Amino acid sequence: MATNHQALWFPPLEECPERTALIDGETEVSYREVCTYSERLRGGLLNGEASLDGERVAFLYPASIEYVGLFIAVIAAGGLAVPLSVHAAPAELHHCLDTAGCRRLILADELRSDALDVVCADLSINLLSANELPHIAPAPPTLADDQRALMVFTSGTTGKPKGVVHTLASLRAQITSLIGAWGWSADDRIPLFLPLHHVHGIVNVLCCALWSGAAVSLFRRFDAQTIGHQVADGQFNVFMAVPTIYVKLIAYLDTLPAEDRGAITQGFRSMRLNVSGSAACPVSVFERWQELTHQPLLERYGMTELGMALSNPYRGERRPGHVGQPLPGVVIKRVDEAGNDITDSDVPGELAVKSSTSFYEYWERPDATEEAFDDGWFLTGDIAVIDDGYYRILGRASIDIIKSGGYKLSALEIEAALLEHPSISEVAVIGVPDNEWGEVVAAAVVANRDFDADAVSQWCVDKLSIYKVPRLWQITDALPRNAMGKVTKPDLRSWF
Ligand code: MLC
Ligand code: AMP
Repeated sequence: MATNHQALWFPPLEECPERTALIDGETEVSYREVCTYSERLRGGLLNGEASLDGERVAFLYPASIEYVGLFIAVIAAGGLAVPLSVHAAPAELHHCLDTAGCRRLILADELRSDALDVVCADLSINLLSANELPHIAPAPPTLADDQRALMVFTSGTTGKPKGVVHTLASLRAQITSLIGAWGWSADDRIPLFLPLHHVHGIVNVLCCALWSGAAVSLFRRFDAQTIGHQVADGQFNVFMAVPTIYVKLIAYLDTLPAEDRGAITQGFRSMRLNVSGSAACPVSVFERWQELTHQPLLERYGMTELGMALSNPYRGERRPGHVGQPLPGVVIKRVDEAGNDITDSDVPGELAVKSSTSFYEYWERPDATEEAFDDGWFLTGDIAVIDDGYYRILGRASIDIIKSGGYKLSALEIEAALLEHPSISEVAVIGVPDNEWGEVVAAAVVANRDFDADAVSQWCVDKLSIYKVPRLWQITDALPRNAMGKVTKPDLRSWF
């Protein structure tokens, strides 16, 4: 019987049941098994109810069948999937769970900790593992396009991370747009080592692959040696990563004897596609990667709120240092500080975007949601020019947003955490350019004699993910300020 593709949530679960969906070490899981497993989880989540009615269900799993099963099941049950970072500090998890108003957190046994018990007790959240959900057969799902489906936390220029809400429609638009633009098919095989609390890993890799009937190899983390070995074995034909990972791979290849290096570069060479994104890919990295693997990296530009917006072509010239053209269905203009349209392609302007892939709201932040748009155009905060039809990102409008290893970090969030330390009275955080990470976090502090950078870094661990903890410190008697008393952060750049 012909199925209505649009009506299905993950069509291949029903359309190609015998194909391999997930590979986790020695274990291979078919689409039928993913379907059966997610149905079981859906029944357990619903526990006899017809729908979760928008309940925010948080889960904390590394890349695994449990993660995939929960992601599919929560949405199919009418809930809002809230995948959390397995690297998050307890205070960050507290913020996300509290903001989302979650009542249950489903997590891997190995991620249980006393600190998390305290967080969940404080918020009256029920902690359980996927296996503890009851076995109850669910009624058929009724999915609505405008249903809120996914909440991902993202840092902004003010305060703590906000919950970005995507509907089923915006999620589906992101997936189908990339499948068309980048030629996904059921023959694809991709490794997944990116974190699964951000759209790069969730949508671009996991959802696009599974929506296409492709096979996804799951890794708990990125490890150049393990990945390199499987690439050399010809396991993959598509590869997606942040620039830092290409830098790490190049560094790893440089350590290998010619024969081993040749096997890995040949593995990349025979792939159909290597994509870079989430941060600017330096031209030197593009060129070195092409030299080594003969792969011209396809660089694209995206954002948690928008999914992918700009992309170099799958077929056609991929221009180093550029992010290509708007993806189908994406309309882009550039505006000046006063919000006026800029038409001269050489004049830098902020990217403003309208797209069916755009998010629905910042969870329970109507003020922030309204501020993010100007007359229906989402203001990205990224400044770009257009060179001969190709967009080139020049940087961000705000110095308070840092990109490190593809993670977007808020300087203000890090400053607020550091100010809680008794030895620090004033602090200013900036991102400092770095060849490997894009930027690293640097902090200038006014501190008393007790200040010890190592001790403060250690103290941060309960409050901040490790990648937010400053790598560079400067102690000063006074921060540079303007006549209004505001710290002049650009002046700090020369300090590091
Ligand atoms: C890890 N470390 C970082 C870091 N990640 N430091 C700064 N910035 C980061 N991003 C720390 C580790 O904790 C460790 O600290 C040290 O650096 C070396 O660790 P490593 O083992 O070399 O790094 P690793 O843990 O492997 O992580 C590197 C990475 C990871 C690149 C794999 O950062 C990563 O997965 N980044 C991808 C983020 C992402 O998916 N962003 C997409 C957002 S969505 P120590 O002290 O122990 O030495 C988006 C939209 C779009 O942006 O367009 O896609
Ligand atoms: P996030 O909020 O984590 O989704 O990060 C989105 C931000 O990442 C964008 O606003 C850009 O600043 C940055 N970004 C993503 N892709 C690129 C790229 N190819 N080049 C430059 N910046 C990028």
